[in-house]
Amino acid sequence: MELNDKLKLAFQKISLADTILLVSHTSPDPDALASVGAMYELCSILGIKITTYTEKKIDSIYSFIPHEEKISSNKPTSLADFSVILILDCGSMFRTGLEQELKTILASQGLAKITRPYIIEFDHHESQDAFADLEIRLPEKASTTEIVYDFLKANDFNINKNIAECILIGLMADTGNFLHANSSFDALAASSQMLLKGASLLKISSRLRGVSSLPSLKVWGKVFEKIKFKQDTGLISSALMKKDLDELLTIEERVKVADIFGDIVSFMSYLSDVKIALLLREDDGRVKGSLRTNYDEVDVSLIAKNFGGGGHKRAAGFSVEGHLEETEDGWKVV
Ligand SMILES: [Mn+2]
Repeated sequence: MELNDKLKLAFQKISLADTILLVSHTSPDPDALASVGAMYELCSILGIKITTYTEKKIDSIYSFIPHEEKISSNKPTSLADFSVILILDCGSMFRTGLEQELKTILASQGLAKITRPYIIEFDHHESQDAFADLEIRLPEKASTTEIVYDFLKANDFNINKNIAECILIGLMADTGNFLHANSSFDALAASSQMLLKGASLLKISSRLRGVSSLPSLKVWGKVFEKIKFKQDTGLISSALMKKDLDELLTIEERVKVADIFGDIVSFMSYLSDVKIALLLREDDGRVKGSLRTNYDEVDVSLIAKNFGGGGHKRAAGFSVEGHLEETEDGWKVV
């Protein structure tokens, strides 16, 4: 099916729904919350009864996102009763936090006379497991809110100020305020349209800055202090051990800085001659790695896949069991 037909089918399914479940990924980032926020606005205009879910949402840090306060971390009791389940920005079924529940729904389809929810997915991550009835997966898009923009445009739906803010928030967050390599012509064109619809670039960029709290500045400082750069391979790396984080942050502060690592590793990749940037950190018995590149010849998602992770060509991550040890020229997971 052509993309435009898919976008129209999605609108048809949603506008005919009595009830909808809007889901985004666990530990939601601004693009996740903003894509739910935009679809919340649309569904409420259409008069649909809305339920929302994101696992492990931290309340209030992204309260500038329209409808953020309506996004719940409480699991919906039964998925079977929804007309439509719309999954946004998740990458895989696992990241919905509803893997078992979704598998149960999908398994019920063989049983005659049972109508189950129609599952739609909007996502810009690379495919990991296809399961939706209608999958709109566009890895070339800078953010999931950019897909929401395409969806609204294809269906001639009027974009109001709330929706415009949500779309621009996702775009700015996932492009690092238009600094990352995914800041495409389309992403910028959509963004300028959102400005015309009343979204405020200045307000959003100041709200999105990951460096706006003292604990996060301390983390940036520690990462930079420990940077290693190999000129011959173009690999820049740094690592945060458990003891680094214990020394720097209280437990409450640690929750607040949970999503700054992507910004830090992107910044590391801007050093001249860097081909790959890698930031490692110990977290709860695991080592998490974030990878970035601005080089066309490098695909960091392949490196992440080697460690059981995934992501995009230019931004990827992984998580493995173990802890970190510093070696003479790098880091080792043991
Ligand atoms: Mn995203």
